[in-house]
Amino acid sequence: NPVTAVADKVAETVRDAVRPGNEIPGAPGPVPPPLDEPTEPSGPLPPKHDQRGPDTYGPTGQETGVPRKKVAQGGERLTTAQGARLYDTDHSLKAGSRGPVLLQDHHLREKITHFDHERIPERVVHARGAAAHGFFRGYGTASGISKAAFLVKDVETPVFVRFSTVLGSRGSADTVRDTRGFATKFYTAEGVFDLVGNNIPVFFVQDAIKFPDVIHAAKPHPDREIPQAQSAHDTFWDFVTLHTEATHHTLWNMSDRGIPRSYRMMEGFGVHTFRLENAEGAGTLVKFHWKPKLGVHSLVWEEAQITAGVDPDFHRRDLADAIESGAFPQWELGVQTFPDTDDQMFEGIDLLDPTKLVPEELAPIQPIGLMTLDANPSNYFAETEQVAFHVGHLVPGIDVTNDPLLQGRLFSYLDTQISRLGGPNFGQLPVNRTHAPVNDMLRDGMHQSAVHTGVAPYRPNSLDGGCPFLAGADTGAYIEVPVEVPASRKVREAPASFDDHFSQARLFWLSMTPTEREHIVAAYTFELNKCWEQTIKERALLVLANIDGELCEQVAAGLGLPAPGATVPLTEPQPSPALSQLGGRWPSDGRIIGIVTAGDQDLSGVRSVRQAVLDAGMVPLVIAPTGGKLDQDGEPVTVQRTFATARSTEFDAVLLAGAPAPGADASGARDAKVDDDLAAAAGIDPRVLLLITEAYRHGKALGAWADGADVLETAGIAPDAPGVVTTATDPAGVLEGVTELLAHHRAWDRFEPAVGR
Ligand code: HDD
Repeated sequence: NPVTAVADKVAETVRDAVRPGNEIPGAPGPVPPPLDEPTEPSGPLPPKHDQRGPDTYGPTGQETGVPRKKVAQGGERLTTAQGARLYDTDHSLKAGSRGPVLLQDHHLREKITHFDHERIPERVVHARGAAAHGFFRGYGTASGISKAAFLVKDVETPVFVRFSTVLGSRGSADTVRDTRGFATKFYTAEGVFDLVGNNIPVFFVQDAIKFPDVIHAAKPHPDREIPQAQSAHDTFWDFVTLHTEATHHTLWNMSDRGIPRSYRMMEGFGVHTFRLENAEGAGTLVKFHWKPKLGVHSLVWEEAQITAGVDPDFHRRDLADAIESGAFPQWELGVQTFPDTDDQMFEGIDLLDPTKLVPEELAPIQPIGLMTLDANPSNYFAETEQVAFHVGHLVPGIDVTNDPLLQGRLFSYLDTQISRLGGPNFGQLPVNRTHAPVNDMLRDGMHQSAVHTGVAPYRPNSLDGGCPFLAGADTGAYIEVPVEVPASRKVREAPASFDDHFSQARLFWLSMTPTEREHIVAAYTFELNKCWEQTIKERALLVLANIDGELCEQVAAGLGLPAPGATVPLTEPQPSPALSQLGGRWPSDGRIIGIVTAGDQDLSGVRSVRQAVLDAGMVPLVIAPTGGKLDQDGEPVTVQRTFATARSTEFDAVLLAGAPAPGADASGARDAKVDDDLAAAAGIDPRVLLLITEAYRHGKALGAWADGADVLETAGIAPDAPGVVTTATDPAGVLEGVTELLAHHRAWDRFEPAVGR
């Protein structure tokens, strides 16, 4: 095995290096020589067990029969792009070893030229994302309302899902306050269906013609290009207070939905109303919903901010790690259904207005299938970066409605791919290839990778056998239903029903628990205090007054401004408990449990609790003073985090197996919000105290046994405080208590909301 051979060779080299006599006089220790490359060539490594590439369909949808794990590289030797073997790639061709580089070095030119063009334009919105492969299995429950083949019972359809933030650049942090994208590509037998949604069910604007405006306002200021990936700045608040149709979406962004704990713990929404059609031609209006099996959970704001610095890749790491560890995230797809009436209204709600939702209590969500994400991409660029979604990618049985936001999107997605992916043939990129046979009459263009045959790409023709033939009216993908279009004038205007900008924002506010309301108040106060212009803050308060008086007063107090009164009559909608995230019990799969040990205490307890965490489908991370392995009794425990690399934000719960004394490198924690003197007096490493106090402040479950309880005491945390589990000697009992707490995500009773009690 070439891989083991390499490992053996490396081990041998290192052993050689530390042999007596190999030391450099005066040097602190033996210096290993540079590692040799293996002398035997070997083929490229295949993707890891958790990784998969796109299915290997040809550029025009034909099955190639190539195994799924195929990689782009082949052969054992380095080559040029044309396959010519290279004997050197480290030195330019020069006129003598100290002479100038020769223009004729075509390998140098090819290598540098390719490198110069490695990047493509990032997405104008949703630039930062992470994706995974998986499959969708229909329940068959939708077959009465849609003839789409992938919704038939037990039909399994491959999918590729990309999650994203909206505002930030490609390298921005994951945990910023923002809407999240949730885009799913279904490779169905009838062609690709893209469900391009968000984790918020409503949108900022009602008409696509306003999309460039809201994005210009929300992106960094054009003069200095700050701030990155956030809405806490003047132009965003200027826009959303001048365009009150944005009120509802803005309120969702300021709620906990704007800072999800994980992509695995987000709902997804198709936002618009779609029209399904069954085999008999009957139509039903629907809204699509993705419901995560793990429940909907969020970060708390301080945690989100710390994480943006400590681990900007938090969400993409979380998704990839969960899949790699076998904790495959799942979402149930469901629909709310509405009769396809002429007015396209439901219970007084305009179904064509994308700033409105329909409460689940009025139209329950009916599950129609289950999606499982079970493989990570093998190559970020080829798959996650090049995947091209388009709301116009539809299959028979699913059609669009006249929602003016959706209508504009039908143009934008195709258009953007042409500039982003360099031409009209982006559908031939492996991740975008349909699994249905393609027989179009589109030809040529940049990056054409299909070799079309025949001479007559037009129809009708008599030269290529008349091919391609048309589908029957009942089997075509686009359903041009001959609905009546009322005789009308050409106008640039919205219907009067689009004028209500506040009643559903108020519905959302009234449906929140006191804790969630407190978070919303804090978010508005934070963001508006980051604005410079006084008029924007005042205008924002006027908007808030039209949602709720208490919300407005609380934010006004934080801004140091008077609270204005409402300028519209406040409605009294029936709250929708389904909009709240709190309550319920949820699985703890894939939750991350930090186990703090001093390294020299109770290793068998650490070992047993670590195994119990694994057995429960969660991820244990052992945190010790130094890296390496802990070994007291010949059964070593690997350390995953040291006190220097661990931060509370990484963990859903922390277990204390000991009270570690300050490590030699503990002074690095000086700036932390922990009283060093206190830590020193108690003989506990200050970084452990920081970890615990932070986790406590963020409502995380804590458990301690043996000396671990001393850490809690020093941190001022009572052993019977909410969300704290302490038993004298029993790690298993502590874990059981902590796992029970995790079913509720956080120890909510640790927070004492001042709002809405
Ligand atoms: Fe959009 C990307 C979701 C309105 C124009 N959008 C994009 C992505 C998501 C959404 C998830 C990222 C897809 C990916 O991962 O590649 N967008 C939405 C939702 C909207 C919405 C849920 C409202 C309900 N979008 C919207 C409008 C327009 C666009 C009104 C233009 C008029 N969106 C785009 C785009 C993007 C995009 C410019 C950028 C990159 C891309 O398409 O492929 O075309």
